[in-house]
Amino acid sequence: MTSEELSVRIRLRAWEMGYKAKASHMGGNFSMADAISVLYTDILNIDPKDPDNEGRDRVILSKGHCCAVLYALLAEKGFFPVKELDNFGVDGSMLSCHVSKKVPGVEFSSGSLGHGAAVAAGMALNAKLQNKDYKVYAICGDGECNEGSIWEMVMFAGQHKLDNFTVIIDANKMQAMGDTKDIMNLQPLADKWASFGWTALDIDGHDHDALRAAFNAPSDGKPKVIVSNTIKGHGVSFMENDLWWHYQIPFGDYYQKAIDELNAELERVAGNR
Ligand SMILES: Cc1ncc(C[n+]2csc(CCOP(=O)(O)OP(=O)(O)O)c2C)c(N)n1
Repeated sequence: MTSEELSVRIRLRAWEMGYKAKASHMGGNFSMADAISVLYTDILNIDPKDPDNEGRDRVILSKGHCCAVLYALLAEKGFFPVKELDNFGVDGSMLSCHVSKKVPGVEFSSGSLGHGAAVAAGMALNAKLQNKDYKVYAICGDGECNEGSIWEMVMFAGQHKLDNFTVIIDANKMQAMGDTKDIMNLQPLADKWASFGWTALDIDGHDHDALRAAFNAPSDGKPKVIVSNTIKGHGVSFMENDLWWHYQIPFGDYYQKAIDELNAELERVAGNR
């Protein structure tokens, strides 16, 4: 399956999961779906049948509230049965509504923003100290970059020249309660990271070729940040750039409308195969 097809498929599944579980955060799930689809399809060295292999690349979802698309992707890739997705948000299920390490393929439970990326930096340093050649990736929100702990991590990774470490910032320009620029302005975001000794790339986060090129770009002996410029709610017309869909759960007529749009898009991308 191409990364394009996967990205639509996991939006569809996440929407269904969110509807059933009455779970929120769909906007931020949809904005990051393209980046993880490219990462898992074309970049990572990871075997779904052997997810704890010592040599595997590591991925930490630091914006852990957006786990629905990641769970859907891991199921599509064969880390666990797709049927298990029916248990998203059910009491006692491994598929909790913030990402859980109980799920095969998940490295770290997160949800308290600002922590996951720092743990990922520690893993990258560990690889260096142990002379291992696995790579480490962390996915952060732009709102998450308001956390002080993110900037401590940025200094740490720059200091240690962690060129085996990539952070993807899902820069959808919104957070829970408003636009990131109005709450704690981060611009110019890529320049800020570069000033701490990172290779910083600024791309269209819905363009799969641009994502692939950014993942494959040399890191010049430094950690790499990919500022992935996205649209919150991307892929469903009424959700795009509408902050309501940060916390609003899928409901009523909206449910079928989104399913219809996503199915039409799925047909289109599958037809391009
Ligand atoms: C430490 C912490 N504070 C507050 C929250 C509540 N919270 C959940 S999502 C969110 C907004 C995050 O914005 P962003 O990182 O931009 O995520 P996205 O827009 O991609 O969903 C907040 C404040 C949290 N999970 N952790």
